[in-house]
Amino acid sequence: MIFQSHYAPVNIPEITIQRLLFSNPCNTPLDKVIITHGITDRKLTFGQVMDGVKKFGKALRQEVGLKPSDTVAVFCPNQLYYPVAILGVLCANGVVTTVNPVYTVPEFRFQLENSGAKYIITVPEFLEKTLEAAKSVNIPKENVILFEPMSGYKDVEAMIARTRLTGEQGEWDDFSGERCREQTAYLMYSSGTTGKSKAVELTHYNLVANIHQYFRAVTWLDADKDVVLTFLPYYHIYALTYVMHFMIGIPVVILPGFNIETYLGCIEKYRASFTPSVPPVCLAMLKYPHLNKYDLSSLKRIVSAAAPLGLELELALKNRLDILVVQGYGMTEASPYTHAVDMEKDLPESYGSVGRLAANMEAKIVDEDKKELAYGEIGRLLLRGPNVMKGYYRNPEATAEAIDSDGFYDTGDLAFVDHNGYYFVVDRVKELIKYKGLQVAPAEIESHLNEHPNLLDSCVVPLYSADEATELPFAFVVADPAANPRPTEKEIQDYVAARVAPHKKIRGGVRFVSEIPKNPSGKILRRVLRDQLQQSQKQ
Ligand code: 4UW
Repeated sequence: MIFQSHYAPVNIPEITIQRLLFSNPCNTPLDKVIITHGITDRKLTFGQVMDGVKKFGKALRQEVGLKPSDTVAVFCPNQLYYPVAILGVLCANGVVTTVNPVYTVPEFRFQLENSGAKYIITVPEFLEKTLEAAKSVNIPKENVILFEPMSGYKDVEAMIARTRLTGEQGEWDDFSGERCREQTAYLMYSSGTTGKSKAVELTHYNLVANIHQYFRAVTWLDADKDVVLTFLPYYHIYALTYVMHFMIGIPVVILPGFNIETYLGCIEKYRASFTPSVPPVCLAMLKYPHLNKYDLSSLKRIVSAAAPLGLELELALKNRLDILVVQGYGMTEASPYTHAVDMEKDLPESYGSVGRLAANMEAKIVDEDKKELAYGEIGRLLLRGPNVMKGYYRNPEATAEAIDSDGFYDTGDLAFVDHNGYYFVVDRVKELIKYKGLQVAPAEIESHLNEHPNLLDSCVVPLYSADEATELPFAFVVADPAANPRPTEKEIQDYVAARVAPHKKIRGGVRFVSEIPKNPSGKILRRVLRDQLQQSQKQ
């Protein structure tokens, strides 16, 4: 059967993301502080954001010659002006691709090349890496813009400061109707159910839809009282959309990374009431011995998403802090919100659940033969809705594999739904590994391992660490019997670590095997090795 959302459908306007912001849907006063940088305490008001977005968009066209549909890569940790810059790109009719700031040069280069980026916005500390990657794909130095002033470069704030708005039509780009469903706003990277990282095309309509769907569910959020604190990186869809969700009215305090003292200190300092989080941070909070040192009385709600939280941890943190701790669920390909537990009040029936299906969405749970299952039966979760991506960029095969002819996207997660409409995600059957909520594509790590001169084959699977409440990449490898000396576990871990961003390191360990099990057509039987690893963990 097809499961419907229990929320009343919401009307989704065919407007651009920038139009949504400028229409001021929450009637936010222009002088209200809407973004604060938790470390520097610098702030932007709603009026400054709107003004800055328009001006930066205009400056991009006038000063650097950005053309419609040009892609701009943003490569840095969270900055005060990050959201202003990305919305400015949209105002110039450009496309944004956000890059993980800890990427190595080859990883960055891959994304630049794959997305066809023509411009890069970064910070002076990352300039060396940026110029190296830019050069390799022929992006000239003049197309690199910084968030801070530096001689020889344009910077976002200065570009905004010297741009004048005249109020004439066309000063910032806008369109409506069908084109909003077609035009890509963001190219976000995800490995989907299989293979390496791919660019997910999210349109203006996808994002505008997801914001409306989210606000249909989150009726308790009070623009006058709530303050949101997040350490989540903007480059990942979780924070990117949250910024979009909240910046239209709810004040957000951003941090450039996670540090328990800074995080707790900011809850106290800014009287944060709501903090979107991930399981390892929930665990870190629970275990932190000096929690009582901080005044956390403003904190009312934590949502954990991006990886499974676990019922025990959910309840333990809830009881420790005496607040609501619930889960949200979604994926890059769905812009990302598809499920969340309503946080209006404590709902014991929702414990352990990722929540109810978003408004305007439909779900199917299917078995291996694609037969539709009923309430309570575990199967693969498929989702359809206005927030589901247009497809993988320039990759029709991967798109056809992910979205069926009826428009259902295969999440690659195993789930069941109960009669109250609560979904429970019980396993992940797609290849993806989640290290602290961040994606690690096994295929990418395997391609490095398979290039190792003394290895013949490999398979990378997740190893769950209860100590850190996260999965860790773990490698099964076949060593070349002729190799002398034989490679060691440490040498292999170092080999991969030297080639990938830190979250992709094989932290779980390495096991030498004589062969990697495969089916007759040569496809790796990951499940066999994953089960084997789980068994040995239990012993
Ligand atoms: N339980 C179990 C969960 C859960 C989960 C995600 O990197 P991506 O593509 O995307 C994300 C999105 C996070 C997110 C979605 C919706 C939302 O409202 C929100 O804020 C509350 C955040 O992480 O990874 C997608 C994959 O991550 C796993 C699952 O396998 C999914 O397909 N995942 N949330 N609560 N697994």
